[in-house]
Amino acid sequence: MKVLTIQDISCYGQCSTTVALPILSHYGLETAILPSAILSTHTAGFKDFTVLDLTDEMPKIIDHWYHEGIKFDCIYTGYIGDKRQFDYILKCKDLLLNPKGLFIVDPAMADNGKLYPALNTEIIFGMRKLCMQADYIIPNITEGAFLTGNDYKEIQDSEYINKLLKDLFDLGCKNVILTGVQEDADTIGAVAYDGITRTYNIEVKEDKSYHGTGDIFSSIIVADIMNNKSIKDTLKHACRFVIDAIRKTSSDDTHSYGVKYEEVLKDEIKD
Ligand code: PXL
Repeated sequence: MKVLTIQDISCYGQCSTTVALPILSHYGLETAILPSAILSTHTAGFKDFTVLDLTDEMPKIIDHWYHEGIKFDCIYTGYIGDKRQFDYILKCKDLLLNPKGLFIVDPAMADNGKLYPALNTEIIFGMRKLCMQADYIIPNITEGAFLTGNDYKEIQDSEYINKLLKDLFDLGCKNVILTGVQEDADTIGAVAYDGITRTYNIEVKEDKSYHGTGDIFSSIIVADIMNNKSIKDTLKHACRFVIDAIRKTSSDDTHSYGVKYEEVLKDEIKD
């Protein structure tokens, strides 16, 4: 199984491509990358980061792969820094995704009610275009609210979650996996919706939160879906993996920029 992931390379900071690659490989998936940009670090919590935009390189890479006859079983997208890239991504999907392949979109652009620092609202329109064609979308509550024009709520009731799920599904995607669901202050989890059934996985919330956990969550989801795990097991695995990674990180005050997910992978090898 071959997965292409399209997102930035944050050279330091444990997010996006640098976490997707090892996680997808760990679960037996061959992975190719189409980097949208190279940054010195991620944009949350570091100042004066450098950015090399790779928009102009994208169509050249896609054309080369097309002429080589390269195809993928899954295209998984994450953080996209430039609105010009959305049309290239859709062209890439049309040219390079196998007919039965999956297009999985993590509209990684916002958290805690706010867009990430380097982005502006034009990104929301582009992410919406990707979501319309996706087999799975994996937004957090903020991204779900921005994509559908609903208000952001830090703590949500089931009426709000159901409305968000329906509005997201109505964008045109086949499945929604909504993350960061908090119906009270002590729990957190995810819910999947395929237009008929809602599947929940809720866990006890850790006190600390870290950057990059959304990318780790999505990478586990992609890996498990590609490995034909049930949606119930997939959600449980992704939620528990992230919680374990947070637990392994929270005693180390020098490690605030991301989580020690490598130790969770190591434990999975031992088990
Ligand atoms: O984790 C999402 C993400 C990915 N890439 C970059 C980011 C962020 C979130 O801030 O800044 C560059």
